[in-house]
Amino acid sequence: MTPPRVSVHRARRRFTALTVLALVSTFALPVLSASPAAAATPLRTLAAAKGKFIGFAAATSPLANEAAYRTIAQTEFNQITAENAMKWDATEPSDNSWNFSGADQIVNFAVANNQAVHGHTLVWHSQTPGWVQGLGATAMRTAMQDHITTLVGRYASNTALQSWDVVNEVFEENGSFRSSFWYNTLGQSFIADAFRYARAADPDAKLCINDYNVEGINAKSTAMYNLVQSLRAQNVPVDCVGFQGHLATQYGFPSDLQQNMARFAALGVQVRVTELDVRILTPRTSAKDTVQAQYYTNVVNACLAVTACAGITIWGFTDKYSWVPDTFPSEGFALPYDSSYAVKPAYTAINTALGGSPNNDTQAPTTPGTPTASGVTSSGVTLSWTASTDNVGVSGYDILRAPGTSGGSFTQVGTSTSATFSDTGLSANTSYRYQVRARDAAGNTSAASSAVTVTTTGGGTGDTQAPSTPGTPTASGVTSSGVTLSWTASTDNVGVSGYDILRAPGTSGGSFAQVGTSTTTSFSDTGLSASTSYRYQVRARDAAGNVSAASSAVTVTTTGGGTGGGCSVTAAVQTQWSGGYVIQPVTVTNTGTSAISSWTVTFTLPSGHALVGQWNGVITVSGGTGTAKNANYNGALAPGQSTTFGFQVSRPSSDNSTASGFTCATP
Ligand code: G2I
Repeated sequence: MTPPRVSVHRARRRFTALTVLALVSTFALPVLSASPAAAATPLRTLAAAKGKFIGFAAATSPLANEAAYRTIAQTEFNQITAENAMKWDATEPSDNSWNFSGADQIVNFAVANNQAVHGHTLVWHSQTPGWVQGLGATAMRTAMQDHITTLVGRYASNTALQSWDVVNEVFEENGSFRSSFWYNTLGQSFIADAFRYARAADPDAKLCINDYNVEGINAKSTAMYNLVQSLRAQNVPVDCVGFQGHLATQYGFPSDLQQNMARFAALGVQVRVTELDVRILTPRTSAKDTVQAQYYTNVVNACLAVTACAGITIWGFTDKYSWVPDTFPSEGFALPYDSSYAVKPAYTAINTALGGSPNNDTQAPTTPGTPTASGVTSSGVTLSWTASTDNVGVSGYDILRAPGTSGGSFTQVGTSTSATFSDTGLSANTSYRYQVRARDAAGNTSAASSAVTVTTTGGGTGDTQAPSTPGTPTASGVTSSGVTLSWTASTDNVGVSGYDILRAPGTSGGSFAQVGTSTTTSFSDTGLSASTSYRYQVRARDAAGNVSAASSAVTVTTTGGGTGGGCSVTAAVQTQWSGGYVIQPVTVTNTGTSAISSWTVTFTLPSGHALVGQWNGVITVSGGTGTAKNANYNGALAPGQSTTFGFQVSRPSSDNSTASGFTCATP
């Protein structure tokens, strides 16, 4: 169950003595000093390469007055949301009296820096002047139309202005409509009207509904899901859903964020994270920084994993200007830069998750495998090795060489961006040792690998000694379509360069044909028929092309394939309340040995329980039985593969039972 969170827009509080104390004690902690990210690839470059935006909420005063703020704003971000300057109280403080100074300032900055603007926000219960709140129904609807028409119209032809939050925070936590002056005066029709007025004023802008505490799948997000589905069914122009993302480390990460985004995406809308910040309980410590950084990583990863996620807006970027301490007195430090504009681990996390390798990465790549030599001639050799891995990716390898079979020292003779390298210009009949080490983009280097010794062939005469015969292969991992073979290595005077794998059909007779090669002493063969026997042999080659005798054969029989796959199902009660519950995720797994293309889950609904929402499946209820069939995009499951769906149920408030008896069948 989602932990209760404090409303994100409580009345702004004065800067308290407690807050100041917390700040002072933090500055005393030298362990937290961060370094500037001078050489890191900017977030906007990385995000653009992934087809996403990365933005921030801009405050007008530092944007006008602080060079350090402006530099980060234009270097790191390709999208801007006005934190306050486009809200109703800022733009139309009294009826038809307009002030666009802050809004224009932000749009002009964005145009100058090739950034997209997200307009925030047209219809909200907060920061709306008293003159609107006191109107009767007819006048209030007219005021709403005028406000939307004028404000959206002002920027409609400006290509920087690409999207608007049309309605903001229209739900209570339990999924009912918020009892705002809008709802209480106009009923829910104000929502559809607001979208229609906005579409009329700017036919090209993406029109969004935005809210907080809807990051995970819960009663509130399901209410939003149902509303978006029903509005779109009525041709109301809802194009996009904004998940604010005001997260707090003490409440845990909404681990179903990606899944939640995906169910909205399946409705055909764009999704985005609109106001991301991750607050921690003061005082700040490096351990809390690490947890916070992980939350940022998780959000970026979720957006990257969902094609319909257009991008992420961070609610500010520096702890110097954040709404958090004013609203939550013992919380703060929610943003990726500290109050001196130094990057925090959260910045590194975002940069890294977007594919960057920021320069405060200190993790070295893993040590590459020992090189193996092939293609040895009298003057050259080709080396190959098992690749290294690294948190920000391996950028290349250094190749080191020492003379002779021992002694001497290793010096670098080349570099490679792949796990192979050919060295040339060697002397005939001479031994060399080679090592490789990996580098990452931040310049960290791994340890050097173990060395391989290579002896070039004699110029002219040539090596004629064949490798020894490999051991009889042993089979493991036998499935209906494949097998893994391993064998004892051959030895050779100039080194074994690889093995040929030979296969014959059946348990006897037929002839052996080569089906693959390996530079190691194992090989996985695939594409076999179920319930069928094969024999395998291997033979070794050296660099001069000498081939060993073939090993003895091993006989392998694949397992039975079966035809229809089976499936299993598990279901979890994700959250419940008096009057309802959410079953999420219902996980369907293909337990068979072949692919399935559809599945059917049945379950029992206690009497008086009614389905009120569903996602990622097609559920019908008859009597007390629910039948869920796959949606058109999640019926196909490979053996072992799983998918999930979910649904929401209402029930009598006196009843705390839930749906049960889940069974799965194919098709
Ligand atoms: O509450 C956090 C956000 C939740 N979602 C909607 C967002 O629009 C909202 O942003 C915050 C701003 O970050 C604050 O900066 O909205 C607050 C208003 O509800 C903003 O606070 C206001 C103060 O209440 C005013 O006293 C102040 O004059 O900021 C104004 C400008 O600094």
